[in-house]
Amino acid sequence: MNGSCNESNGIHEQNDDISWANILDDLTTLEKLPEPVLQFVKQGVQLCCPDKLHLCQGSHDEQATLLALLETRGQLGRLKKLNNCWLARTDPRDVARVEGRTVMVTKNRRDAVAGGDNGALGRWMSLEDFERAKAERFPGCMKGRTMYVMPFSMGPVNSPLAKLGVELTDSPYVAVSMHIMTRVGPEVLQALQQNDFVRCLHSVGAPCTSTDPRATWPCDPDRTLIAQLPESGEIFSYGSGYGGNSLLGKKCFALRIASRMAREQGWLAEHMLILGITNPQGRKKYMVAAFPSACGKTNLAMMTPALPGWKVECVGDDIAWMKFDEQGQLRAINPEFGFFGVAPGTSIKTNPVAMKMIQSNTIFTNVGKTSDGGIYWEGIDEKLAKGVTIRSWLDEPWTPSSGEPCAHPNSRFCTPLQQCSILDPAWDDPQGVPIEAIIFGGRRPQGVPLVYEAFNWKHGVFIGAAMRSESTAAAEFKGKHIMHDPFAMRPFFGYNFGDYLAHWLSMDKHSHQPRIYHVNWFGKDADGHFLWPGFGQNARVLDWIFRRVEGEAEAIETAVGLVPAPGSLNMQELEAVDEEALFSVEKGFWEDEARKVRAFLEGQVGNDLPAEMLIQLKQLEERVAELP
Ligand code: OXD
Ligand code: MN
Repeated sequence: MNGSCNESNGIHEQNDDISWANILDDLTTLEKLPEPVLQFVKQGVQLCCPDKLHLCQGSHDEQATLLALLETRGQLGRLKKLNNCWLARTDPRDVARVEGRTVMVTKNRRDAVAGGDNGALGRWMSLEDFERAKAERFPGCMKGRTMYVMPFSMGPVNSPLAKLGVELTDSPYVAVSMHIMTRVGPEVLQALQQNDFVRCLHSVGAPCTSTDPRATWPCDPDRTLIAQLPESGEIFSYGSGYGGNSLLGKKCFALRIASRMAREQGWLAEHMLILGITNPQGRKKYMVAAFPSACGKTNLAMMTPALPGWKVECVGDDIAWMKFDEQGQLRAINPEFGFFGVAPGTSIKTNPVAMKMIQSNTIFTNVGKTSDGGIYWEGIDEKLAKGVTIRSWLDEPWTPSSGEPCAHPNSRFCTPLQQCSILDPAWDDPQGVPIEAIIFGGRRPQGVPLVYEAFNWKHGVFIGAAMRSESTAAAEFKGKHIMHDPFAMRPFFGYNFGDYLAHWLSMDKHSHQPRIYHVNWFGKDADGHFLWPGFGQNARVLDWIFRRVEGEAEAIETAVGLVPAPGSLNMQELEAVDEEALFSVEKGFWEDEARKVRAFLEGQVGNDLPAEMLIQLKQLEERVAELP
């Protein structure tokens, strides 16, 4: 970092020294910082010129004080019907991840993105352009504000799979949310004495000299920039206070920076939920599943199985860090400490576990609010008491006939992991849980069977590479169209996708190789009705996968993979499901699908594509050509 406050406002003396007493109330907290962290804070202060500095300790009292501060400023409103729950309403221009303004900054372009056009598989920025962009944004950007210093751990502190970070932010909303989403506290500072960390700098980009200090959601949408520098382990985020753009431990660190570290160090950082499932005989297996944003990962991770005797327990709902251990067993940890789930569609019917867990200690963002101090959103499926009215996420009166959604489609709840009533007993195990199946999936209204199994690991990697799904509101895209989203990682790759595929292919040599599956809960018939009931009934698919892994369930070969043999998927007491439609593999559809996958892989990955992927694609085309 460079630039200095004395150039811009003369707060500090003519050298690198900072007048700590001017900005910090308790100087003794500085002594707790390991030297590299202190240096990082110092550089951040010199660059951004905050008025105050707050070193976060991660205590309950500190969280309460920050929440009270946000309430006093009108930046959070208390939801009286719930227990210690809060509502944030963002600037309507700052409501989702901004993929168009998110860049990987590396020396060589090829190390960051694969061959094709800038955009489809991530964006690259040169170091020179980044330095220019940084110099236009960060100097003095925290004037009039407090800089919060958040030392955090992704994963159980001291787990061999965990990593450390320090986020400097001028948003108290980000500070309270990071408190929920990551592990913060004295043990993290302790671990920072011996370990390196990812340097994360975040600013809402609205120094109080240019913004009304009372603005409820300061941001700078026209100049937002989210930059990851994997070569130096740095993240710079400017202009947005929203979720994936500002809670830097999540997408920026745990996926973009971590996936690159993972490649170098021989592990995997993936956009996957982790669940444990126990059958009626008491046997348990862990599975991971990758779905694009807002495709039901949280619901699956907390599923209440509709099949009697089955139990699902949750390890995580969004990110998995995984490594094969010395016995050749893939083990996974959830690097996060909370859930940042999509609210609309969550109800007692679709996810009773989540509905229960968000009744306390939760920060909601951009949901609707009821006049008795409760929450409201599309699909919440709750009756309101007589006389209760609703205000929308835009703080306007709202009724079902308003014509606009009550909650923003990407509105969220942010809740501590430990409030999940079905949290897995091994959720915090430093060694991680053993993974036996990897599931890919997407939102595919047409043509893609309910479930199929890969013929082998290489074919499974191809299935991940060929994933496509309907776009959602988690990023800035408008409308619903089918997008390529390989491994559900398209917005989160930290390095060249061709190298990513080679890395996955190189893992085909372990004694306990997990099997790979693809699922689609979202198939529709010609009238637009879902073919499959979904939610708790998805346990039937997990049951089949469970029995396949145990070598029990029968499967038959199709052009796309192995599907359940007739009678092998438990359909008992499930009426009016058209099994033929659910498993049809139609020639015309798959010819078109294979064409699109070829155009994507050749166009976007080009020369970086491992030859094995073209072999797999050719084999798919040949199998499809043989279909009647
Ligand atoms: C998320 C996302 O917030 O994927 O998890 O966008
Ligand atoms: Mn996600």
